[in-house]
Amino acid sequence: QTVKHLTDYRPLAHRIPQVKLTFTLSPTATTVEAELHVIPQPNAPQSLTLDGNATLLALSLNGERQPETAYTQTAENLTLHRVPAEPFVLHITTQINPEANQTLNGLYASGGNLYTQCEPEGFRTMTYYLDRPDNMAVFTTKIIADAAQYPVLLSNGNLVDSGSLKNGQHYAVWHDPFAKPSYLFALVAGDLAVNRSSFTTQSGREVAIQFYTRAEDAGKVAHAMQSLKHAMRWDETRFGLEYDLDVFMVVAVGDFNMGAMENKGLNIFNTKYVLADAHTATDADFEGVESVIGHEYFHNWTGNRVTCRDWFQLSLKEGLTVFRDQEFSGDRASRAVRRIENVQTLRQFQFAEDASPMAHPVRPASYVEMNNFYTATVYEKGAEVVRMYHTLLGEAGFQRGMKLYFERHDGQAVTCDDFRAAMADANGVDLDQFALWYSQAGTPTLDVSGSLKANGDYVLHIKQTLPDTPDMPAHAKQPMMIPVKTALFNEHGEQVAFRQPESSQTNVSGCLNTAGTQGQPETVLILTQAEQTFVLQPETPAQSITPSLLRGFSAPVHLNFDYTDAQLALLLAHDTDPYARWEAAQTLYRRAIAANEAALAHGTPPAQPVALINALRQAISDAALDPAFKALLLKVPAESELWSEREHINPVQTTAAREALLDALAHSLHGELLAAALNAREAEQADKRGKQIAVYEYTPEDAAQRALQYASFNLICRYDEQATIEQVFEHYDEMARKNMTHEWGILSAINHNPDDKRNQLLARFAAKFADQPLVMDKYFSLIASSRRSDTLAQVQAALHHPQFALTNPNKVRALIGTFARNTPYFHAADGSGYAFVAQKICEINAFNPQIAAGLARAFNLLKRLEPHRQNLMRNELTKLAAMESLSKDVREIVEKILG
Ligand code: B3K
Ligand code: ZN
Repeated sequence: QTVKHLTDYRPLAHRIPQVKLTFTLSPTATTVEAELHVIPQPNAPQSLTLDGNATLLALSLNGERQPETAYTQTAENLTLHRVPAEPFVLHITTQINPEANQTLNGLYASGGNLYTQCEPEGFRTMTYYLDRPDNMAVFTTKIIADAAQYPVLLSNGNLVDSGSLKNGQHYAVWHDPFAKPSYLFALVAGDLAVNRSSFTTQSGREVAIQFYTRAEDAGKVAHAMQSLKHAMRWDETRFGLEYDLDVFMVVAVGDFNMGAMENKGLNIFNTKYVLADAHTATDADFEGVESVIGHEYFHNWTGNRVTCRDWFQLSLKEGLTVFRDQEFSGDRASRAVRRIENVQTLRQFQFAEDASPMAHPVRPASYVEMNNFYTATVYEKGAEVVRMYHTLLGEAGFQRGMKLYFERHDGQAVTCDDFRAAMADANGVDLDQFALWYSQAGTPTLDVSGSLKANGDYVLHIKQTLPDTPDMPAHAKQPMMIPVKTALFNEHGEQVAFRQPESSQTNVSGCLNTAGTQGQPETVLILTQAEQTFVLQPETPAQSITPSLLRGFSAPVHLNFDYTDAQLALLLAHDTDPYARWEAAQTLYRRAIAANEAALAHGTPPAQPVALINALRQAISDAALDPAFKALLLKVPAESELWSEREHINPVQTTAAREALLDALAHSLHGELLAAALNAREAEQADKRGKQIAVYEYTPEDAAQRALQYASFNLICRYDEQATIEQVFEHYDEMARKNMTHEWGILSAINHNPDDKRNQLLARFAAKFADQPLVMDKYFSLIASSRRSDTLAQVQAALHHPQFALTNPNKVRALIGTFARNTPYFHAADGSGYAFVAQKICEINAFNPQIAAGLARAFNLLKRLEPHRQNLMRNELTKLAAMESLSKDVREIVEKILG
């Protein structure tokens, strides 16, 4: 396998600043004519190698047809042996077959329409080109197609010409005035309905907005449309960034490898992140639409106007844009809740990745297949890295950095170092050490201890350690710059202001190290060394101090502090930082599950987690607490989070320990949970009456009430399973018809029930929504996430459901992806779960390597499993690795896991 290395980057020897494309569309034989204006750079070699693998029909240079002896072709590129040293023009004609393309990369067909996906290297499947992000060109694209079959013809930029041709053909010409890399190119053709609107920018320019969908989906774009307008306004007010073309188009497609794609002026979206109405989408789906619409829109500046020099810099645009979409969602509503959700996602997926053979730095140093690096590390940890600049510099300092970044780099392809330099230079700060966040993989651990001295000083000692990762042993890693937001609470749960004597301050000048000689309720301690001591001087004497550490999750690290259960309960009840409150509960959960696991291993009955139950009881009954926050409090850490850093894992035992805790909560808190669910339901109903709306629509306030209803209901169900299923069975229609959040909430709660009534309810659900692909995804994920003992059999049966298709990524993720996260069945002791998923990887590998590679990550726990499962899993992986037809996508993952 060819490994690409960051250190091998060389600037372009030839540039192609101008491109004219003509697509003559046909489902099986599309031709692409490319006119490339090539400018040799000083000292360019005589030869020119273009990326590409399409069937070459013709090639000419400055109008002269090139004989076959003039170039050499491999499976991946074409080399012209001799090109002029002066600017020249290439004309290249290729032919491709979109209908035969099931990779969903390049130009492909879906439901009779044609769509492209070019990031990162799809453009080269259509024509020959310098298909790398630092080659930025102005594109003009002419599309010629049958007018009846493809009435809508779209590409990037502004429509400059269109008309009819003979034989029922028509054409459209699009011109994008902004130079862009080829990965941002897009083309869409087909029979699509359009929803139009418009937006006036802050400088008074009118932008046309168009949403394209299948005709039957046209009624479901209102929320996405509204979200886009909010995003456009927000980027103006918070970042001063305005949209730059005359039109912004969004196209929804049901067959799509990921969430969405930020092509210039022509975003292409998975239907999952565009279509939403109360009948078919849950509150979480509504929130997902808003955040992904925001994310892709924000890329217009962070990604498109300023792009990446090479793919190693992917986090430059992704980490920054995730940070921006997180801030957008937080500014829209429920900032505290959104922050905790982001932390949950990071810990569940990124911490697990960081502790696996797939661990890599935010800026990877090497890759085989770039598609494998659109990871939680690049995206979510990358966003945390951007957030740390924000924490270190404050909002004003961060915005100064952004302003300088755009002043320096608009229209350029740059690196993560350029971003860091802009942040540092705009604020006069030294951020050299901060660069380690981009090059050192693995989650740092902070071991913290604190002691209250006789003179009243509170002394915190913090030690940072970095783990070994496949790319680098721990001893080769250097201490990182880590912001630790800190506050102190006294024995009554009161926050006490404190000073920091100068001698104990780390002076990173320009950074927001707030605790000076003035008393502060909170400070950002900035770690720069392996071990450091900080002296904090409370302004009012305290009997005892409980520190609140890493407030707001100020750095993506593990933090250990030897809290007593009582201290955690105190933080849970009194901390003014919502993350820290929630985290106190999480720590209690982790302790309780660990105790259960130990008890199970020794065959002793699990102990009652008294402190946890009391703290939760208080919190659920606290009328002042946000219901959405309460709902989060009731969510127990996922298994993958519990495993990070452990060895000899028996996954089934972790599940059993976790379930035992859920049972204990359900029984001890039954009354409180019932009351909470009932209150939330009443509040939701009152709100509906107040607003005089007919159905339960998405609003953040109502969503919060529903979140609490179903977080409670999930536990309530465990109290008397049989009674619950009978009650639900009886009243299902009336409970479910309110909206999809209710319907989904009910079904997910009873989904584990062994009674046949559960099967009947799911069957009714599937019949009702057979014509709604996105709801069918929900059905398949219910089948795959159930803890019923016949789950694997039901999953296997579902493969033959008329609404299931292995070629549709959403379906694969819903059924097989969900099953691979269903701990007790994926990790079944007889190996049936591993064998099933491996078999599907093998099948999908044959036509969609990206999706197959995504599934293969499910095996990344291999080396940390107990020996029996390790053998079973290794067998499956070894079989995959032995397949000659294994794609480089899957091979890279499998070989890394096997090590
Ligand atoms: N940039 C795209 C992701 C492309 C993934 C290619 N495998 C969507 C996004 O992050 O906004
Ligand atoms: Zn993105």
